[in-house]
Amino acid sequence: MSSQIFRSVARSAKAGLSASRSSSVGQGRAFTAAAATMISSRGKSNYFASFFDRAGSGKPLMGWLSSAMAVPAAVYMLQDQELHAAEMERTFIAIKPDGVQRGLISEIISRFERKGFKLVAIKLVIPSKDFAEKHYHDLKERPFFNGLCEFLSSGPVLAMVWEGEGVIKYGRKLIGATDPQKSEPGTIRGDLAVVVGRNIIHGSDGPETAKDEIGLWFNPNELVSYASNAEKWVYGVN
Ligand code: DAT
Ligand code: MG
Repeated sequence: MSSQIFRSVARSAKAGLSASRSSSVGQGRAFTAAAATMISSRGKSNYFASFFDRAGSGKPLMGWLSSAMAVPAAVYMLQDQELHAAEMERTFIAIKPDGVQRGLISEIISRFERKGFKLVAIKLVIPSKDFAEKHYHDLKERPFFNGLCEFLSSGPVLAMVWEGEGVIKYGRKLIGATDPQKSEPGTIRGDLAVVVGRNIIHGSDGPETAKDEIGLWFNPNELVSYASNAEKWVYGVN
């Protein structure tokens, strides 16, 4: 019970912090939307208000903790699930022209979907070379940069944003090492690709890159915040 409360408190603080830090494209917007969805769908209109009141009151953490002790465990468990939505991160994932042409879209999407991550944006685009250069700007000194950008802009790319706890790091695990010769079997590149120049998929490599790449490929209004029915079964603390 006390560790449950502590986790809730820690998550509340973290959610509040990340909401105040993030930009309109990133999690701040998701936080607001998710909070609004939860408030309207469950009618628990005073929870978030009371959290922010408490956070803003300057009341010492221990004071908050001791008043929290009076709240029944079941209420905390609900709040805990709701707070999961507030701390979800997003990553940019793209199936490159080789993956699209080889008919691997459904295979790749299903791996993210079956894991429990949530699709929040998707579109099929043929990027210009200029756009590809922006996407891969950090590699512009590498000898393969031109060929890489030519290739990315040579055909349809399936651009997506996936959401979930730890999705940036775990998305990279699902994808596997950059060179498919070194990717583990069981990963997307390990199972479905052979050479580094045709490694079929891109995934953001960290929170900053994810934010930048989502902002480059999508307008904020193309990102869809919604409550998934599966979430209450994908997330939970015992
Ligand atoms: P990743 O896509 O795993 O994040 P990266 O950002 O280092 O890898 O490189 C971007 C893409 O560039 C990569 O998916 C394939 C291509 N690439 C990387 N290293 C390469 C190399 N040595 N030769 C040819 N293409 C390469
Ligand atoms: Mg990369």
